[in-house]
Amino acid sequence: MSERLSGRTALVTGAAQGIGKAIATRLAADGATVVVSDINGQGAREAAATMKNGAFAITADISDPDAVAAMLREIEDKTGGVDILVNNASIVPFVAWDSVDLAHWRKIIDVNLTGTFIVTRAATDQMRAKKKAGRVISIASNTFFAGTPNMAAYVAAKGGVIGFSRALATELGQYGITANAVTPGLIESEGVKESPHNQAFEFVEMLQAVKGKGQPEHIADVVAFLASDDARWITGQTINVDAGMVRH
Ligand code: NAD
Ligand code: 4PL
Repeated sequence: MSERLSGRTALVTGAAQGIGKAIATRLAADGATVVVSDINGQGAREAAATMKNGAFAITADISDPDAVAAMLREIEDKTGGVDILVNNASIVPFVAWDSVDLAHWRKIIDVNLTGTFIVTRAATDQMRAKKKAGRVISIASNTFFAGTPNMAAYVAAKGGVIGFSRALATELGQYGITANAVTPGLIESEGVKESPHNQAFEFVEMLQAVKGKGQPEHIADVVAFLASDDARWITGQTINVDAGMVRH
């Protein structure tokens, strides 16, 4: 059967668990060959084994340019190259403002913003070389709109991801590549469940227009749309997916 992403290769970073795993699962269900990439290789292999259409795992730290270059070579060898990049991997910290020091700031910017650049540089160079009508979808956060507490470096990095995504749309439109950002609200991922963010659901739900607890699939469904041909006229945009917690 021909699904809407048949014949495409999708690279999802941070896909061993949480939102990334849900996105990878949904893109595979839509027919894509999915590369489940994560710094946690064991988790990535276990996640890929649950997915359809020949999904496979690659271990890579998005902030390591050599590991990312090796990953893109392996994908080219195995599939012919990336059509859809989902920049999902990031660290989700909970650090009170008085503990936000330079080491924390540098780490979060290095992984969440510079790591996103490293993967995007390599993947979009490959898309252009292979004449792919590519898609870049970057997972930012509604904390950029809300200025959420205990995450100052993270909020700054996510603002950077949104700005970078807009610039990419401008730079890559001439090659038929679109770039969009998605800003989830609070989502019950494995990472959030194991962190103090898990205490915030009641407060966040009070702010939401539509009530309920955000799930990874709420994000995956929107990413699958942006990855599809139905979204071909959308680029440079930021799609907020948070049950109306913030209206911008
Ligand atoms: P999570 O912590 O559950 O999973 C993140 C995954 O990324 C993990 O598998 C981890 O191993 C991987 N990862 C971390 N650093 C990496 C690196 N350097 N290289 C490669 N992989 C790395 O997180 P989640 O809640 O599923 O979040 C996924 C994305 O959604 C992130 O970009 C996050 O900022 C964003 N987001 C999450 C929420 C939320 O409430 N959960 C809200 C808004 C945005
Ligand atoms: C509203 O991106 O969007 C907590 C933790 N609360 O990571 C997030 C909200 C968190 C968020 C986020």
